[in-house]
Amino acid sequence: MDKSRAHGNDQSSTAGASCGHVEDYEAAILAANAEYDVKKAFVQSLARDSYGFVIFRDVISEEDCRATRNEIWSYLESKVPGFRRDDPETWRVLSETNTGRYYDAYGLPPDPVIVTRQLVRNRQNCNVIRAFKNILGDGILVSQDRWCLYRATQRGGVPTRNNLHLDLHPWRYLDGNTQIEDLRYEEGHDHEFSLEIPRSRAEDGPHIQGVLNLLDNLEEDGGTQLVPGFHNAFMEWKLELGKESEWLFKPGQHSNWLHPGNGGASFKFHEQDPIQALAHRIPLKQGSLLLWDQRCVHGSRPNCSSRVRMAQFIRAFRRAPLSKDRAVARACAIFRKLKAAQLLDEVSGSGMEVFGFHDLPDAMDMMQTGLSCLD
Ligand SMILES: O=C(O)CCC(=O)C(=O)O
Ligand SMILES: [Fe+2]
Repeated sequence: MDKSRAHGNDQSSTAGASCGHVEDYEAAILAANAEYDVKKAFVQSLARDSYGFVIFRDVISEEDCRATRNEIWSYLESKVPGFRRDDPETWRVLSETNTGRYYDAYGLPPDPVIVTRQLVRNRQNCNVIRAFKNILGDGILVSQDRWCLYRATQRGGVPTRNNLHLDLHPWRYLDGNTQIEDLRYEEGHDHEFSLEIPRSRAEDGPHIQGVLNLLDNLEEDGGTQLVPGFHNAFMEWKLELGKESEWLFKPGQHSNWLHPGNGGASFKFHEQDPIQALAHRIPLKQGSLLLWDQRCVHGSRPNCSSRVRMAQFIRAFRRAPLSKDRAVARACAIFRKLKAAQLLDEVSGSGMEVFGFHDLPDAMDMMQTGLSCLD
């Protein structure tokens, strides 16, 4: 395996030429890694060294980025009447859809799982998988998620919400009581793929989240922000929280709150919390993959430029902790979705692995015939 591509000099160069911070982080991460075996070094650099995030450069090609962006535009043009990619005047119609508040707040489309050709290719891309394996080891499954579009506010776009949060339930993450093993991914329950994040349990870790960046993303274009090193403070912070019942949302209250969600939760930091001053925007080059430790407080900042932001959310996790029942149900659901999208022929050897198809009985036959136990 060519680890130098994901590690060596790629990392030392800038990701987002406009941001000195990122250069510093990358240089420091490289320096830390240089002393160690690359695989172990990376686990250590996320777990122990100070930053809690890494950027892998040139993970997907310019052509892949362009194809992914095309799919995003095509999705919007086909689903949102009046939307035209080359006419920013029409982009406001996103706000007028039933789910316009999600486009406005987070740049998110309504479908929690999007299965289109290039998104699938990115999920099984060898460099993407290599990056995740550097941290998680072999035997991983990749998430089935969506993308985001931040409209250019200087061209009339609605700014997304500034936000900082943790995508986990601080108490249940630690005690393991998140009901993650109840997920069965039945037809019409795509949101269960999203629940994999807030239901994660420390015992199954390490846990990482990620953003695959599809267009050069400068500081002012809006996008991911992170509190570097928070993963190291997580345990102490959690202990100081005290009881879960004290953190439920109360209208009008200017404090942080636990946003419960069906077994898991996210923990939201209020706009007035001093932690806001510790967050750094992470500009990224097109084709870069940003990964962060799930215990790192993160979120996003709004666009204030004339350029759009486009990114694909992607995450991977260890296969080992999944029960056989859940693993099979999950793989069947992905198979079903690929088949419905007529994309089974896209699945590579890596895809077979990271989509969990090795857990399906007769997976190879099913790929050839397009038949499955679900037909
Ligand atoms: O927009 C972003 O990059 C941050 C999104 C986020 O909070 C997440 O992926 O969990
Ligand atoms: Fe998040």
